[in-house]
Amino acid sequence: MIPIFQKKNITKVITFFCFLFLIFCFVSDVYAAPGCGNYPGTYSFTNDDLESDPDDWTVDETGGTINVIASEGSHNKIIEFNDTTTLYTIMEQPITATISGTIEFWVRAKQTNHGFSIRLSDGGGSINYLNVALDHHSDFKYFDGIVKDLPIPTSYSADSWIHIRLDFNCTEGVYEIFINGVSKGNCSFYGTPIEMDHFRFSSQSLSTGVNYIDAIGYSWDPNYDIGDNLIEVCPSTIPGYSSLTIICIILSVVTIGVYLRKKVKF
Ligand SMILES: [Ca+2]
Ligand SMILES: [Ca+2]
Repeated sequence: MIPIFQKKNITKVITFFCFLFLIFCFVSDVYAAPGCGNYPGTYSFTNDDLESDPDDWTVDETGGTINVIASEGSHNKIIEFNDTTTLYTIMEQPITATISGTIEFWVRAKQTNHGFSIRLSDGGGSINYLNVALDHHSDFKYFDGIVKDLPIPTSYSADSWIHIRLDFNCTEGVYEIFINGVSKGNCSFYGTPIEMDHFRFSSQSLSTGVNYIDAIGYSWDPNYDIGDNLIEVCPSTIPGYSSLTIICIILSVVTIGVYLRKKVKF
């Protein structure tokens, strides 16, 4: 009999190929991880139904539709604001009353000539709040009674995911805005919010257009750390390992076990 086909050698060959397969699995896992499009958040809409309103949020679809959609660009399970009239769409929710904290999220525009507004307010009304917007001239603006450029004027491009982080402090009456990780300076509130308890996104009236948001993170969420939504996390049974890799590990362990057991008998 040819030696390689002896029982002992067959076990060795199987073990060897399992090891090769295991290495392939790890490599493919490492390279496959980016691109799953799942950016974590207090709200990343991962388990929300497609073409439905987002869970835990109230929507006002007066001027168009707001729905969970599968993907846009590199993000999966996101919210689409499709503003089809010269009215508006709103997505909002009450939040834990917070004197100072951070809200961060991703936003995207399909155009640069349609306003999209972000408002964090005290009392949920239109008296005391912070307001940042993508305006209809491709610039970021904020409002403190007057519409202003950011302290470091910043523009935006269409079809690009933009990360926005807002560090607010009602005691000091100021908030700092970061865009794609870069501070754009300190801004003042409109009115005098004591604590923020309401958050909303809205497409602005007078024009039509499409905007997207994803991975909204709150600093007061015990399951969310600021910065979590910057890194894609791909679903797996064990964090960092795909199901395929887990199968590989199990297969290899079993094979090695069989090999060692037989080696003792030999
Ligand atoms: Ca998502
Ligand atoms: Ca809807």
